[in-house]
Amino acid sequence: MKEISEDDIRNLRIFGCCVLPSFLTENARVELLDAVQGLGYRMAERRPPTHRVDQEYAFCDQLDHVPCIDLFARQFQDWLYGGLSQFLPTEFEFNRVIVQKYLPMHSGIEKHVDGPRSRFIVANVCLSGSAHFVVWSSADEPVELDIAPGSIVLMVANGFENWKNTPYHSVFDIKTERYIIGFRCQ
Ligand SMILES: O=C(O)CCC(=O)C(=O)O
Repeated sequence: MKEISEDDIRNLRIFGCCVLPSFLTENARVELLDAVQGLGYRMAERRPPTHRVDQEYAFCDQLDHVPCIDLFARQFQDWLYGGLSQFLPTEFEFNRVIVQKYLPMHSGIEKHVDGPRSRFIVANVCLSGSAHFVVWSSADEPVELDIAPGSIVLMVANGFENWKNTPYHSVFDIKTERYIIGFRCQ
């Protein structure tokens, strides 16, 4: 795995967000995708009290029995800690892993910001599909990010230096079946 770059760190500190394009090898992406396609999903609550935004996607958070996700989580966590040790505590751990599945009929998630329960950093690994993913910078300018399968989006969360930079974001206009694995520390 290549190292996190100075530019990525700068983007995290200034905009609260960065994209690691083509992070996964094709073999790793396909292995993870195969694993998540076999899982059972249920629909997320449309307007949960914690979000107050509309959302429409399916999810699975019962992943204890999926060894390749577990292995990836541990390797990725070590990699991230290696590059961001000055911003993360030693006990930093991805203890909440959830797969989100978006079908073209789903609306996605309206503009929202992750709450204080998410600590330090959130990593969303895109395994497949195509959609619009937009973040709002501190100037409230929407910026569209290109999140191709195999890419990872990092967003700062509560406890990461200037965490007020945690960006608002939205995913919509799902074109093809999209899977992401979200890693959080809670
Ligand atoms: O699907 C994505 O890329 C983002 C998911 C998201 O915004 C969330 O779960 O809060």
